[in-house]
Amino acid sequence: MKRKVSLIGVPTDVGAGHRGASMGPEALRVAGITQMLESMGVEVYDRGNLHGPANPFTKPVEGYRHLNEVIEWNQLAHDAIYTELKQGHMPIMLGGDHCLGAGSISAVARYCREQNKELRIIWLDAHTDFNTAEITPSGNMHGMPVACLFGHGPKALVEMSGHVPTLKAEMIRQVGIRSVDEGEKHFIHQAGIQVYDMRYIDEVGMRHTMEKALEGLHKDVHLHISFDVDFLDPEIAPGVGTTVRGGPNYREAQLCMEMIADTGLMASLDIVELNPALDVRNLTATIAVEMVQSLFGKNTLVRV
Ligand code: 5AB
Ligand code: MN
Ligand code: MN
Ligand code: MN
Repeated sequence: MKRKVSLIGVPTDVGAGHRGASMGPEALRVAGITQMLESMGVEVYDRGNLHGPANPFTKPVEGYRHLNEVIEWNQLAHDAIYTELKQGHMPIMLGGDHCLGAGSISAVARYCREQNKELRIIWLDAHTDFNTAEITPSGNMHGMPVACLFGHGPKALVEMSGHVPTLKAEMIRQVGIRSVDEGEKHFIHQAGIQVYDMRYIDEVGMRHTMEKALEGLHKDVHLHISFDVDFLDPEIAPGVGTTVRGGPNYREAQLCMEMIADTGLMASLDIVELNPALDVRNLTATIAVEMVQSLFGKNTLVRV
């Protein structure tokens, strides 16, 4: 039976500091995400885009920018993703900024709880996204979804999965990290999250890093990938609002994706933070689609 994948566009940038991630879903479609998935033997259901509030582009209030809009978009994403999971489809959320990670993963966690599945998340990002209203340097909520999932943040987001906290440290591994704010650093350490930062990857290589990050998986695990495109080095992925130099190069990133594909356990995926307004000839979208192709099993192996 063919794998059934549902694409859900969530065109918003209310959680980001730059405008433009709201154009991400269309850029991924233009880069051929549907055709690529079909070529990988997948049955694709493109559900189109969700419709939510506009970006008021106002200043933060008590540590949060656009709190109401962020909550509304996350609830929409949560509901849409949960619906797809319930009908046995693999949801791929086309973001949108990374504030949506809260709603998306809340839906996945709710589903896993009902199905008695163990949830594991691989968070691919230059950032840990573990800020709160108290410690954020920007008020931008795309820097806060992981903290929300750990029970720190606005009530509506923290409680979205129906179970607080939505995540515990053993359920998530972060890979590619190279920009962590001062307050965030202490907080993430306290939470006990396993972070494979760029220093670690430099020292032991991507292969060993991913072996560690994927350790302990078994057939009853639901593996969720949260792919913030700024995980990639900005030389190959300039189309993001928050570039940080020194990320994985093309081959390192491909190896990471291929090793995830090898587990055969990926059951949901978010592609977030792509900002076509900052991109060059849709290059970042094209590379993101190539990375997703590797997540779906394409590899360059010629050995038999
Ligand atoms: B992204 C920063 N830590 O909180 C903040 O791209 C950046 O979803 C957050 O990882 C980046 O504003 C959020 C400085
Ligand atoms: Mn992020
Ligand atoms: Mn990031
Ligand atoms: Mn970003």
